[in-house]
Amino acid sequence: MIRQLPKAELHLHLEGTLEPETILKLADRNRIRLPYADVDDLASRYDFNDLQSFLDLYYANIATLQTPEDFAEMTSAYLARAVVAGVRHAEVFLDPQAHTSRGVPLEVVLDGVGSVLAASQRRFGVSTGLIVSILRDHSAESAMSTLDAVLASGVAVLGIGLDSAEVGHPPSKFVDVFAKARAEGLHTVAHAGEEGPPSYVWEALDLLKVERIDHGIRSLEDDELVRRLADEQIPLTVCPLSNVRLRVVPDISQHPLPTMLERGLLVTVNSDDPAYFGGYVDDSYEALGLPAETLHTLAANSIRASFLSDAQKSALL
Ligand code: ES4
Ligand code: ZN
Repeated sequence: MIRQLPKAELHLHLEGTLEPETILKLADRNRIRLPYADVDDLASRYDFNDLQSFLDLYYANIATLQTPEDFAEMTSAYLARAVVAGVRHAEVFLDPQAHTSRGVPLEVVLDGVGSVLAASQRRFGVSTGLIVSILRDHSAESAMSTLDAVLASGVAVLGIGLDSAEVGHPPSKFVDVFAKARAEGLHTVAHAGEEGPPSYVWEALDLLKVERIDHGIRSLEDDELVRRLADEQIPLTVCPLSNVRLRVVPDISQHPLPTMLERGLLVTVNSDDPAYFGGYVDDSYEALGLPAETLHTLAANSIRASFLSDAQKSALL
């Protein structure tokens, strides 16, 4: 039933779709040395204490991506799996700085990902948009030069996002970058309130003027913030399996998503880094154990919260 519901995926890191088998295959092909004996050894390390312990493994594994074909294969494999999950539209994150900072040219990254996204409607029946995410634990200068280079590349970009290690890197650090992105016509989103406090959500809204909040679950600690998010129907891209695996929530039965819906928030369900957190977006809906009617609401919310036009949304609802 869940797989039949037309849905949009709005919070997915392409690099977080690299399965352990793929990582080892790429390492072999590109002659990259990884400190894992075999696939079971690698998979056994997917036991995280917090966001940083996950990010350390995520960035280490990304080093296996070298050529445009590597980036293209990663993107195709995700879209093939997304179709099975009933995803009809995907707005996907990519972290250019995670590649350029280790010497992979931006064109390699964008050519590989961009060519597959451009063909996605035809090949997979999934419309797509690319959200270039800024690594918040890198400098504001690096963020600005990344934005400039992406804009100059000519690749189709839907929006700008903000991700990586949250605490200590508040949205205020990137006011100029987001102002420029908005002036260039990009949509804007930011991870906020995942591990960081509600004040980071306020900053993302008031200083970066983002249109959606990624995660945002700590917003529940601030009643005034919940009222603002509900009044303005600002979408929250919640990732239940991620929250459990990164120990933001003790277990899935205690996930606050039902409370968020009760409080009038425009909540969507997403997979974040499916290869790391135990499932794709269909698995994420399933794990919540909610009634069919609520699952319908969540799927419809995902389409409403997307950056599609009203006509495109109507065609999917
Ligand atoms: C991420 Cl779960 C999460 N949070 C922040 N940044 C990320 N990058 C990839 N996955
Ligand atoms: Zn994320």
